[in-house]
Amino acid sequence: MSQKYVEKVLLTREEIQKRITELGAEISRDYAGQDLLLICVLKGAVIFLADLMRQISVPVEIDFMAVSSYGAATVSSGVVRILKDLDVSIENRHCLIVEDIIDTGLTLKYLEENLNSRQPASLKIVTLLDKPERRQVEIAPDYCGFQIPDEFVVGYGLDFDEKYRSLPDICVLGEK
Ligand code: PRP
Ligand code: 7HP
Repeated sequence: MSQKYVEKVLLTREEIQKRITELGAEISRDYAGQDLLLICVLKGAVIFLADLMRQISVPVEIDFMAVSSYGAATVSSGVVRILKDLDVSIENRHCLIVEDIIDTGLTLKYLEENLNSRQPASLKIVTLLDKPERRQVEIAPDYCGFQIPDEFVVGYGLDFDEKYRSLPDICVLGEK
């Protein structure tokens, strides 16, 4: 039976924080004079949300959605289910979806369509990581921390089978 192990560090905690500071500045400039609702996609994006929101200078509120597409697998099933919906209405509000990673794009494609049907004033996407090589549907983030190669990564909120989320760096998960 194959075993998973942390093979190497892909992005250090310092590199992550530096990029988040830049993203926060860019978002603050783009939303100057507006209030912003950050919609965090549980669970992987919580650490990114916590760091990003403290780098945004316009007034922000936060809300959470939980969707499920992966379970204990490293490949997407393509089936997206809402496990927890937003607590608030987003009608006429400026909204920014906060994701940890875009892989096939199936999760965000579904979320974007679902949220757009609720008539927000605007809806954009920020993702910490993007794996463009893996894309199955057309979706592009408005803000992206890092484009990464097609390797399974864990840490900084990202898991494999609910493990490794608390690693401070983003690491590649290998198999032996
Ligand atoms: C991960 C990640 C994204 C999604 C990306 O979530 O947080 O939401 O997969 O994959 P896709 O682009 O192929 O759809 P996951 O379902 O693993 O849940 P988690 O955040 O709770 O770990
Ligand atoms: C989902 C996901 N979760 C953790 N690590 C990755 O590389 C992933 N891709 N898609």
